[in-house]
Amino acid sequence: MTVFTRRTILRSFAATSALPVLGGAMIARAAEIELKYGNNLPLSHPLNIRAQEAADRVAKETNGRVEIKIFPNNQLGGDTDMLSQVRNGGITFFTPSALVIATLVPVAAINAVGFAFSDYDQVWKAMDGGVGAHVRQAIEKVNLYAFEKMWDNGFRQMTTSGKPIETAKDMAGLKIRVPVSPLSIAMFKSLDAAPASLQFSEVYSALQTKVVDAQENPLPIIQVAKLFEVQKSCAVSNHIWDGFWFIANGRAWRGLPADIQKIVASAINDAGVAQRGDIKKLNETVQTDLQSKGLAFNKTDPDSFRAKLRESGFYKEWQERFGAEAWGLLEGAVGKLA
Ligand code: X2X
Repeated sequence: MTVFTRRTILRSFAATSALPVLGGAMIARAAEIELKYGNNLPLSHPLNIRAQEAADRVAKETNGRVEIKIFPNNQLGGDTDMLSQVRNGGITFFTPSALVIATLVPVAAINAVGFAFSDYDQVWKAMDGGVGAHVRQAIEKVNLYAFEKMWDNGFRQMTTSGKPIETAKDMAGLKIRVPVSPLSIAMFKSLDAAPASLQFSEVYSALQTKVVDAQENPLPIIQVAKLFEVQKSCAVSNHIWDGFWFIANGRAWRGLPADIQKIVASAINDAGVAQRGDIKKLNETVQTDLQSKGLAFNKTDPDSFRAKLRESGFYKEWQERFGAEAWGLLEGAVGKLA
């Protein structure tokens, strides 16, 4: 007797062009190429909304041959786990922050030098220009592919459950969470704080249980990850501009047919540019929204922070670590730093 499982029935229909109807339900054809994409942000963040749009566009333009499956919100593990998964091909795509991919590609943290960028014009000129090209080349050397357009995370701001942070002096001894990032650790140590590296997946509970008192992130992240629930005040410091590199496993990327590569790259780069616009728009309302949720805002004295970083030798040290070429490209975009 032949036993028909769902699988054998599906297989028997696979050769036919019409979609089979079984028990009244349409069975969709499985995509020929399934590409997994993991990230660390809640579904409601513009990064996930635009990535889903890119995935839908790719499915449509490849007539269903290619499916990009999104695993948001650290479903596949934290940043460190996803970085190794994208390296070994367990997932095809990942969007690490520049700070995080810098654990593997040190020069990628160049955009995060403290107080380097004064506005978004400078940011996109640099990241769509020489600075970005330099970083993408370095990313390719570790056998990853970086799409051309970087996605926006934003200017990072500091929040705390303790007393408001107004000048560099308020940083002394502050237990502040930073991403898994050598530059962030060095920068906050230079400010005399007590930084601790934690993956983003652990931040909410670390703040809730007071393992740390403070953290720093762009306002849209503080909003979607509900960090305002476990923090009292936010210092508008703009101390780092941070973005996400949309990266692919090098071998998986090169293994895709050229026509598919073209469709995927256009969809992802266009989505990235649209996502920048979303963050820009969000920035107009996010502070008011967070205030209405109980987070108090205060200004900071940026000169006191810059002076402290300069005195502690932070700029000099990182100029050496990044090297003359990268530093020159950055200064070409933003002016002299140290
Ligand atoms: O972990 C963070 O703070 C975040 C979400 O901004 C990054 O991905 C670096």
